[in-house]
Amino acid sequence: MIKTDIIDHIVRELINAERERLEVNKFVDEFPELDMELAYEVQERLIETKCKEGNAKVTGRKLGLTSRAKQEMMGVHEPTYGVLLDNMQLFEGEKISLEPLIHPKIEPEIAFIFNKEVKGPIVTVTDILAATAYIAPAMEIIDSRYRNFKFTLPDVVADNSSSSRYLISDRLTPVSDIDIRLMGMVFKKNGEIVTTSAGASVMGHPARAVAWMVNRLVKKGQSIKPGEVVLSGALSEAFSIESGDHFSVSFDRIGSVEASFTN
Ligand code: 0L1
Ligand code: MG
Repeated sequence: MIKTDIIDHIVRELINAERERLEVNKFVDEFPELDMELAYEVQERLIETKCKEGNAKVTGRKLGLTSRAKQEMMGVHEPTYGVLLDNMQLFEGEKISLEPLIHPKIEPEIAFIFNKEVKGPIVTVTDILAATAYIAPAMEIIDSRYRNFKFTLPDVVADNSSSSRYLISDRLTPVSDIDIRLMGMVFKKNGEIVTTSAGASVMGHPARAVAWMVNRLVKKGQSIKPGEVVLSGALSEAFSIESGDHFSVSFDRIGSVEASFTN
């Protein structure tokens, strides 16, 4: 198959899997030419198609595989990135239906909200912080379209880094005077602590993960735009979600956010 046909085929399969709540097998076995470069091309086409066919709009971006634990599990040394759309956004207080999801998991994150454009290729932690209006507690719901969350790195990049939904607290905090690395985090499931962590678990500094992404986006002529949000990567492993579950993430200094799930 020629390259454009491979891209079209994978995009169709992934969109169909999400729409029909089906798991698909990873694509690298069928298409050995699916390397990281081609995978990001698939991701771009996937997002373009979702925007066109689903009338969706880009609201920001996300980092994936930022924790050493997840990278070691995949045998990689770098994170991935993906795109956030307006139809992925959830709001505080709403009951979240699991009905449209395949096998969702939830993870605690720190959201960055930008009020200036940030463009690579040599963006640093300081540049990211200078362009950040606010940070906020957040949770990401990931929902890989692959069977049993089994994939290679190019597969997961093609699948928009397992993006599904995201929830950001309404409480926004200016980033100045906060050392995000030292911000403690407590993650609870149904009232019990399931994990604790700190900002530094995301590549030493969550803004470093964001800078890494911005410096790669420039190769595609892309940047973070004012008003966009970036989920900077999970501070822990992800937890499976079942109907009736209630999760909360609380951070030192910036507050908390909660999510309740139903059928
Ligand atoms: O946001 C994430 O860290 C998910 C990245 C993709 C890997 C996964 O689905 O676990
Ligand atoms: Mg995530």
